[in-house]
Amino acid sequence: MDLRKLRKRIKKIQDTKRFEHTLGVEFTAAALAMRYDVSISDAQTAGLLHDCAKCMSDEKKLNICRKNGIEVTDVEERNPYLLHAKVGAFLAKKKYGIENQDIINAIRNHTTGRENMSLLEKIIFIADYIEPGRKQAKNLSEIRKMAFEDIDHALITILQETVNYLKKSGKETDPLTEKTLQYYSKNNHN
Ligand code: DGI
Ligand code: FE
Ligand code: FE
Repeated sequence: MDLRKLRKRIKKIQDTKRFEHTLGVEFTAAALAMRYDVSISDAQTAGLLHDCAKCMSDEKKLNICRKNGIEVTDVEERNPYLLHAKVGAFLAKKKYGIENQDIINAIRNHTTGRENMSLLEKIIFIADYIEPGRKQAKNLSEIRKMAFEDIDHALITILQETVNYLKKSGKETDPLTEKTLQYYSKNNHN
């Protein structure tokens, strides 16, 4: 889809801060796509759409799931904000007309990751964490550099930081996040 049009549509449904984040993810994903030989426009499209279900009430997200037969896991029931990834992937297809399954998967898996991610999925997952507007996470400058040197190392580091952060703040870790971390820790260098 026309990126300029897509940008305009997303701007209408997100608050200012979220839209700034979205633009940050769009161009960080574009930069990573250049580095790793992935389609730049696919990375931009996925970046623009990754949080398209974020500015929506939990009730609405749950409703969309119920109406469309999207499975809601126990963790998601208890932490409905997690659903913005799944619901976002659904809307990308249904509302924004995205047909490329890799883009849809990148949106769907941008919060928890999954085993065996494609390069585009990794790029969106990482861009979400390192985009210039992010300020709070630990070791950000190091991870930003790492993302352009060794994508899997950056992925594992982000997953570890996320799991640590969730534990520290007493939040429930989605089994998928745990599984992704284990998968990449086992299968890769570190
Ligand atoms: O939507 P964003 O804020 O841009 O970023 P995101 O989709 O990665 O969501 C980030 C939040 O999700 C962050 O506060 C960490 C949280 N999160 C990531 N993995 C898990 C998780 N929260 C829970 N409860 N469980 C997880 O496994
Ligand atoms: Fe998100
Ligand atoms: Fe995001």
